[in-house]
Amino acid sequence: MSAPIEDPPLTNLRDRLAAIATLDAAALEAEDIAILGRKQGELTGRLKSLAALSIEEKRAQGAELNALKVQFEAAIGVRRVELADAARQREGAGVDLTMPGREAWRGTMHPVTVVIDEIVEIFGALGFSVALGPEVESEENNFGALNFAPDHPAMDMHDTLYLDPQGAVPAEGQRLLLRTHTSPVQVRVMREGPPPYRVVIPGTVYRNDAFDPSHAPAFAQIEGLAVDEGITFVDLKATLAHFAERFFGRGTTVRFRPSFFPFTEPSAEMDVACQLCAGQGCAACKGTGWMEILGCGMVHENVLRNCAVDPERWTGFAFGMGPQRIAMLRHGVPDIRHLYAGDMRFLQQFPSVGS
Ligand code: 2U9
Repeated sequence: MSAPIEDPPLTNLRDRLAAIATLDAAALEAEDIAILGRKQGELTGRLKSLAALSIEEKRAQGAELNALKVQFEAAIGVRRVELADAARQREGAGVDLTMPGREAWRGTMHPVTVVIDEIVEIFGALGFSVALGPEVESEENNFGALNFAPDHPAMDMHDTLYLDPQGAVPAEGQRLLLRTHTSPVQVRVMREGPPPYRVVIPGTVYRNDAFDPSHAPAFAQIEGLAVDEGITFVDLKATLAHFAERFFGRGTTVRFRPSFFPFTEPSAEMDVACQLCAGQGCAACKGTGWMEILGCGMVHENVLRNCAVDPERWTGFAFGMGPQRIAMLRHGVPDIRHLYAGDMRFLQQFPSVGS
């Protein structure tokens, strides 16, 4: 009987393994199928034929064949990457390096943030520093210290968002709420140290309002306070007229109309000539030729006293404005909700600062 036909020795496969690194793309794919192909692969066939062997032979040959399979898979994978890199190199030779790069999408500052930064910068140039404070405030800081009458309608639940804890009834004036203006920060500044003061306070304030084209339950506000010896209403008018010229442009005209706020006396509102019709009257200014920009007044002496500042020696003025409203006037935004929606089609209309 003739000797059993031996499988060709593994040296043949080992030689082919070593040759992988020299194959071109077509030969590599053909060798991949010839060795590892599920149907006709030589190594695949050998692994299948192990089933007919004894346990000992299966264990001995199986380990060797599996190791060889892993080596083939690795060598073919490495060669594929090498051939792909070489192809990219060849193609790359045709790249036009003078082509402009694809501009990366860059974000831009939100139009309200731009307005806030400009206002802070204008008053910063006049010596006002920025003061910040908590958004959760006591009723005392938000209303009591600011000369609000205990039954003032602004303190009503339908205007103010209270954070009443369940059960416990806080002491007089200590109910917690979401601040309705940034004025409590000026109270804190005055209670924390002696005059003089020159501060501007940007921040978010809260009203119990539903969203509509001109209202939002949370909105930006900037207030300012100047307290010193000898400050008069002239200083208030000159400072705010200067602000208007810097913010809206040289030659911007302003007017002051009498008003009322519990925390200032006398109180006024300042308008600027309409930016769109230069005072002729248009839809934006509802035909008046004027746009209301801020409220202001001389700090009420009760407020000074509440903050341990002697009104016989110290006087001051204060103002407050809404940056969202100003941004809407500046850009002709018809609905405040556009400023909150985060819609890139809206936001990308505003150029990056300094562009
Ligand atoms: C202290 C004393 C006085 C801040 C002031 C206004 C007038 C005002 C509104 C404008 C539009 C708020 O954003 S708005 O809704 N504010 O009109 N605010 S005077 O007066 C103060 C603040 C703090 C201790």
